[in-house]
Amino acid sequence: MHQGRTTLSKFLIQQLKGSPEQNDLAALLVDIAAAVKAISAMTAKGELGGVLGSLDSTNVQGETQKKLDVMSNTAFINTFSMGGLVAGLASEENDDPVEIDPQDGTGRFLAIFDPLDGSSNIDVNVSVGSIFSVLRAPQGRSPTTEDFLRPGRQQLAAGYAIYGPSTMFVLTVGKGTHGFTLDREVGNFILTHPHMEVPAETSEFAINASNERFWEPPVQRYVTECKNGKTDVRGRDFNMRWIASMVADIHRILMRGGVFMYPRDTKDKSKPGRLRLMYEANPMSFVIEQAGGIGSTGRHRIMDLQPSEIHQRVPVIIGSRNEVERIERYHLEYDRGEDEQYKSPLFQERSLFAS
Ligand code: AFP
Repeated sequence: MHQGRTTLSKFLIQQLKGSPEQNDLAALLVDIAAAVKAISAMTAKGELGGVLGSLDSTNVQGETQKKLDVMSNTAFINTFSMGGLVAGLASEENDDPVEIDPQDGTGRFLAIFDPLDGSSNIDVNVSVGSIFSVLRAPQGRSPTTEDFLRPGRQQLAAGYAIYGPSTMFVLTVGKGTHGFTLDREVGNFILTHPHMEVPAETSEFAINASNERFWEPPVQRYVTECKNGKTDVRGRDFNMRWIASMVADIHRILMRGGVFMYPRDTKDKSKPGRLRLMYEANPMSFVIEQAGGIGSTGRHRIMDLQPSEIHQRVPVIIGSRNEVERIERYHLEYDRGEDEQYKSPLFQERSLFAS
């Protein structure tokens, strides 16, 4: 009955055959899938596993850690430490990147990950996920923090796992975006969604609308037009979805189109956005761009940003090509003072918005 199914390992052997680096990358992705299976088993137990609830600790972002945040982080760190393929890792839950003992292996890669994204959803049994990104490690010396600070276009692989009604593993190595579903009975990821494509046209948008008064005018303009639907310039009605779990929102967009926005806002002026460049924006941009969509800050391609620090936050606008291009155009028109309706008295200060 299972004949002809493509397992993750078989798929990776086919996609990454050739150089020793490619073979090692395939092995690393299999290791990541193993950590994902462990986290999937933990999340699936819910209250019965005693894994719900918060700890007394906070992470480097000042966020209260959930038990599953810490358990998922440990699952990834153990996998990378024992696998012998990673020279250093950076986790959203850790203050600084960690070097892996060189004696443990060859360490060709740097692994960057958000072990459990959307963790505020765990206790209410809503989908959460893990996000990962892989960079090339420096050879012949130990990695430094600077080695992690590379633009997203240099990622060798990226992807996410979504722990929903089924567990899925979605990845790209720069040859399209492909989705695998966990067959729990046999413990294998099976290729179920080859060559995923984000539809260019969509009538769905995802944003935390409670922040509306803090958004910049170009985003207010876009969302207002979507909400006005048939009665305004868009000429059709839109639907809004917000799961507050980036992985789940991005997964929906990958499956049926849409645009995800966590734009720049003035809620906390010390932060140019909520989401993290290295752990969330870059890997998700790689996945979405390999599926024909776009990842943007509204003003720049996310994967072209030069990171300045490991926990850097950026505005994020990701999804269907036509919608993201429209939002970028609204930013441009606003910055040039060409947008009559949304012209701001602060127009001269717009050069402050660099990213
Ligand atoms: P947590 O991991 O702290 O739950 O944050 C999730 C997240 O980074 C991202 O997955 C969501 O899109 C976003 O935050 C939700 O933010 P709001 O709380 O503003 O809805």
